[in-house]
Amino acid sequence: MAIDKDKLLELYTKMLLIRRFEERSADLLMAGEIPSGIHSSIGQEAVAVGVCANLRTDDCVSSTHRAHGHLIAKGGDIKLMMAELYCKRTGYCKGKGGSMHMADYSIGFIGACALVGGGLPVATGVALAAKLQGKDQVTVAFFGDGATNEGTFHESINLASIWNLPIVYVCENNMYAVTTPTSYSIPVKDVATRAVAYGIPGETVDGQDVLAVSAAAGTAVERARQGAGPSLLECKTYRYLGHFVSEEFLLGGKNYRTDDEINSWKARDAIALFGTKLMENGVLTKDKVASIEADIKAKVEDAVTFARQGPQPAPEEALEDLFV
Ligand SMILES: Cc1ncc(C[n+]2csc(CCOP(=O)(O)OP(=O)(O)O)c2C)c(N)n1
Ligand SMILES: [Mg+2]
Repeated sequence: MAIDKDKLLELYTKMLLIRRFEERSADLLMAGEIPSGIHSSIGQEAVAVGVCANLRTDDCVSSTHRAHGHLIAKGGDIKLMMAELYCKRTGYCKGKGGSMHMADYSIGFIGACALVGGGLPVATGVALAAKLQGKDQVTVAFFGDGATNEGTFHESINLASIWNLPIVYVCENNMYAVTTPTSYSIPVKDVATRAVAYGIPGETVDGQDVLAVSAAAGTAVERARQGAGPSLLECKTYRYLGHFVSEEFLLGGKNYRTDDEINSWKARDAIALFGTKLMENGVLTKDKVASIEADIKAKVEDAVTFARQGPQPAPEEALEDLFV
């Protein structure tokens, strides 16, 4: 493996942190403690981590309704995240945004977005600003397969192409938009094919292979940074849970997906695959995994304690932090 050992361990640890944060928050939601709705990214961790591994702190990322993994991968503070899920004043949006509206400009996380496809034009504008200001900053827009059927996807990429903007469009193709399979809603096999219409490179990678994601994203990020323009990267992946966390509970869950399909993706779990590879290469040992797990567990529990102890926002604060 060409990447150095510390970096490999960082990739592994970040994926595991996302997994454990998502699991814990899903449990707390189902227990009735977390009032914010949650779209879990369990199963998709390698995409967020593989892409963000190529970014500097001042590079920017826009996200979606399924944002927790992206924010953690970009260096977000899980205490502020958990407090926001609890709708506490100590959270990222002072308890007024919940899961789908977190942002952290200090690390270039320009925001999650509840509107499908809503992040793409914002990210494109940020990339335009960087270009006009002569910065060598790169922007990444994350979005789902469903978003590629929105006008904003096509308009954003068209503009980015004609203006040669420093941006990478990353499609997390998890095969479904809520219950609609891509085979029904998208007339081409690979979303990356859509890049052809805008004269930019389009590549499809295995989103369960963090090194493959990282390598492809690295090429696209470097291209953007050198002034060679935008790219479209499609990562094929899968969400293990329902569209939103309580889906199984509310809808009986798997009615639109078969057990065979879910199990075949779980058999290629990104964290397990990467862990095995690192063990075979002597980078990881069972003891090391146990100590990483213990460290992550402590961090996540600290975040829960921080969230539980925080005050709720006062009703009069509802009108603060508004533009008008
Ligand atoms: C503009 C808009 N239309 C519809 C919705 C309702 N909605 C929320 S998530 C979603 C599906 C998104 O699918 P995809 O882009 O593939 O992302 P995924 O949930 O799979 O991560 C829809 C239709 C919305 N939030 N915004
Ligand atoms: Mg999807």
